[in-house]
Amino acid sequence: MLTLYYAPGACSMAAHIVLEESGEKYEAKKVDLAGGEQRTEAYLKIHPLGRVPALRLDNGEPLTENTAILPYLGKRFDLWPKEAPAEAKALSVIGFFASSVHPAHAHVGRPERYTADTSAFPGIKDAGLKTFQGYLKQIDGMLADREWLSDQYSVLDPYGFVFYAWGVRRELPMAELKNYSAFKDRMLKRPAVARVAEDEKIKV
Ligand SMILES: N[C@@H](CCC(=O)N[C@@H](CS)C(=O)NCC(=O)O)C(=O)O
Repeated sequence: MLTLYYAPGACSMAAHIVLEESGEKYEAKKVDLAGGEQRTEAYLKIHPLGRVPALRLDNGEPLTENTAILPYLGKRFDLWPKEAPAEAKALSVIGFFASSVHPAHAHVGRPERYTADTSAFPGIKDAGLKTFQGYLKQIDGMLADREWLSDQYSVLDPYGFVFYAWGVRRELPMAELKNYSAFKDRMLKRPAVARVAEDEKIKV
């Protein structure tokens, strides 16, 4: 059985939604990020960087990083493109999310990762938020005239939903992003998404 290590409202919500939607029995283990559980010796054995998500596979081995976890789950649950060009495009979106969108947001929540100079925090947070907002606009453009981020619903969509929720949390004018907002509404109509949003107390 798969075990997901997650934290409410974190990027682990993408894998949480995919697992909830899969119909397969899985275990969800909450990691107390605010309490520092991610830095305990026990958790660092699961995720050496002290982050969520982490997925414990059927053989007991841990798998880390959304860029690996989401394609793995997508292939397992038929939520991943089969043809090579479509798969490459899906990897391109996951790469953009994990290496640009998420780190931009990390500048807002974790400025200490980027400088030890606390007086520089406001500038770092401000620049991170502006960059993050620019990426959200880009995602809005990617969703023009289409229902989902790939040709059909896939693991990319729960990942895209995470950043919408973060935009709301940062009080960005998300309603102005018409395509992205319509996508968020489509996501919420999926029973598994609604269940996870309730479990993780997501406000969108
Ligand atoms: N590159 C990682 C990033 C994971 C990550 O940064 N997770 C955040 C939550 S969204 C975390 O666990 N933060 C805990 C901390 O910074 O202490 C991935 O995509 O899986």
